[in-house]
Amino acid sequence: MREYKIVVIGGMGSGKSTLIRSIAAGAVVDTDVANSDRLAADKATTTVAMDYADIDLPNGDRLRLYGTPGQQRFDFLWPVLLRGASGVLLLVDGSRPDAQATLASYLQVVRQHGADTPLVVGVTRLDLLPAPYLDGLAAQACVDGVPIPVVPTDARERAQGVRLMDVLMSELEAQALVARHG
Ligand SMILES: Nc1nc2c(ncn2[C@@H]2O[C@H](COP(=O)(O)OP(=O)(O)OP(=O)(O)O)[C@@H](O)[C@H]2O)c(=O)[nH]1
Ligand SMILES: [Mg+2]
Repeated sequence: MREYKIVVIGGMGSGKSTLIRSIAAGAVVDTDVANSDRLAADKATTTVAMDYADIDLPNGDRLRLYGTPGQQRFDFLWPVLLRGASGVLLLVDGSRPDAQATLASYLQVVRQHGADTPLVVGVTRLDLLPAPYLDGLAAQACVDGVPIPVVPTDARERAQGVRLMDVLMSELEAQALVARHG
């Protein structure tokens, strides 16, 4: 049996807690409290420590999912949670005008932590845009010049959350294959 620590990181309101709740379908620990920063994200609650869920896969492997708190004042927790991660899901709220800048700054955070940790970008809330665009984000999603997958994802939809997770798991497998065969 293998265990994977998967960290979900991204800006406030990008859907980290929602995604983890969708994927885990029940057994979730969260630390959400009333949101006092409605300017940064207009929603009722925000995470102050982390989200956590563990998921047993049909093949016996286990996923441990950790969601970071998005508020900048908790950025000291991001490297703590990223430590030992097998893979990272980076969520970007695609409905925000600053989505590209946000992606760039989180890519930096993840890269500083470990450039070769498998990484996938999920772009949420695209249905809120009149004309969804992904090209700019996809063009920008590179680590050390290597493109990384960018997947449109509605964090509220379990099937879409699971698909995003699947893309990350295949990145993990691809990396393991390359490591074995060079
Ligand atoms: N319309 C729409 N709403 C979405 C989508 N994905 C997520 N949401 C909503 O966006 C909000 C995201 O909130 P959270 O899941 O609390 O975000 P978070 O990233 O955990 O935020 P912090 O904990 O504050 O950092 C929720 O209200 C979700 O229902 C999407 O694709 N479309
Ligand atoms: Mg949250």
